[in-house]
Amino acid sequence: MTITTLSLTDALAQTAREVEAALDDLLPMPDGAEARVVNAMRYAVMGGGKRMRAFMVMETASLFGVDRRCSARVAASVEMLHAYSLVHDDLPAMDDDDMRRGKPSTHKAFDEATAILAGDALLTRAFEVLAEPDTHSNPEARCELVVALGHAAGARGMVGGQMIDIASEGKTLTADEIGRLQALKTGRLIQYSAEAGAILGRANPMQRHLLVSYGRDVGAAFQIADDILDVEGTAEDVGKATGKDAAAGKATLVSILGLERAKLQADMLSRQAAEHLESFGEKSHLLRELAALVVARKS
Ligand code: GRG
Repeated sequence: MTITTLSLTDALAQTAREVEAALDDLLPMPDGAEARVVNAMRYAVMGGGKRMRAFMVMETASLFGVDRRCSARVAASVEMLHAYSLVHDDLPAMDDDDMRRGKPSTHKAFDEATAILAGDALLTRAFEVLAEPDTHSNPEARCELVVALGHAAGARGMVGGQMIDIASEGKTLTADEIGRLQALKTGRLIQYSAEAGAILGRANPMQRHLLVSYGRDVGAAFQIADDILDVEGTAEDVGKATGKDAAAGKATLVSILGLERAKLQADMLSRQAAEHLESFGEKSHLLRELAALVVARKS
């Protein structure tokens, strides 16, 4: 099936089905008492979420004609890593959220110890999947995927951003400091999702640079949109509590710039993201539409 003939809504739904099937394959239920942790992993990662990161992996890979069975594995891997971050972020020691994706968060549905283990095992499995031969016939490509994900998710990426966030509680950050925090905490994984398609497709350095730039700008626009939703969205639409940033006295670009300027900034980033794709022509139209959707979304 050529996904480029579909509308963005249909293409997102098609990707979600492919990723769901890949997750089902990649997370089989074992016998024995360890089945509980796999149950919790499946609860956290399957049947929910917008699958935006997965879509970015599969659409950037399709620019280079990558086999969708391979890109679906990388898409499933990034969704596992993302789900681990949400499971751990929801724990009482972190953000202490009872709801995620419209249902009880993993530590509420299971227990704290199981949620910690499920997060750990999702993180581990994400890297294992990338390293397995079915992901790409070229071992160099598999190594590059592992290195890039490690960079995006570790202390110089998402975990580092989370640490800065926790260390900043009660402090007043400048707009630049907030921008850096957010680029690490949420931006790097979104950026990786676009870069992964370039790695799978053995893109040349310029193509890879353009896709990294696209991912960086989509990530920044996404985070501002998330902060706007925290102010304007309803818990029903968003699938978790809103108004948490203001209640925690947390500075965001919205609280510093105000809603109107924050919206203008998100729109500017969304347009800039689309511009990076010009040289890919018409086959990049769904990725360009995604950049617009990221700032227009209600959940
Ligand atoms: C605990 C190591 C560790 C890291 C946590 C990403 C993160 C760092 C925390 C998530 C907290 C949060 C709500 C951040 C705002 C942006 C964000 C990542 C929102 C959730 O992503 P979506 O909207 O979620 O893509 P779905 O459910 O659609 O996949």
